[in-house]
Amino acid sequence: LFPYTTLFRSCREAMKSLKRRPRPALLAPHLITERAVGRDPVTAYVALGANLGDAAAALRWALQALDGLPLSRVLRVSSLYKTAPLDTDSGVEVAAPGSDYLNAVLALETGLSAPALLDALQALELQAGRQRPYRNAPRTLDLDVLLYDDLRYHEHGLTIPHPQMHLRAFVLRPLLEIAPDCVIPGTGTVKEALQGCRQQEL
Ligand code: PH2
Ligand code: MG
Ligand code: MG
Repeated sequence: LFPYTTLFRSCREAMKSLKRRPRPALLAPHLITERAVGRDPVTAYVALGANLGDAAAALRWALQALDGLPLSRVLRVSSLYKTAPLDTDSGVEVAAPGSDYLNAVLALETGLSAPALLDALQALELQAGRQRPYRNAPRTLDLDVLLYDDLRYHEHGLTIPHPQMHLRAFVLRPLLEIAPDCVIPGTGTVKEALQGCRQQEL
């Protein structure tokens, strides 16, 4: 796992590219439903990953698309990390088939509810050509809600915090980069969790 710098030379550069872009007044108004009731904006953390096709282009596209979501803007973006595919489903990590991933994490200020945010992420995955032939299959784009303020939630196919995030250096390392004091509700600090993943080379 190491920072991969082709996409953005730095997080600052990624943020600059967002600021240069005119913000659409409202994209995808269908996302504003009763599930997305008006609320004070929260900070959500979203994991981005891809290991099929042009992963760097997919992540760059996703960054722009997330910043364009209704009631939302990107606050911070991590570097890109090139990571070996890992399967953490069983609670211990084992190597998974497929090519290396590009992974990143971003902080999103959003007025969308957690389920509405999940809907939006899944719509973007579909737009990016995501298919789900089998579990942990290589993918053109994966967008996961990691944290939504300090919410703990388990309903409608959505679990927050992300149930495997504390086992995954490819999530924790970029998260630590943009949120050094971040706490995973019910688990502990990101820093501690990352120490538990030391065998996943950094
Ligand atoms: N995502 C998975 C399974 N394995 N491995 C890496 N390195 N990066 C990922 O984003 C990833 C994975 C399931 O979402
Ligand atoms: Mg995932
Ligand atoms: Mg996913």
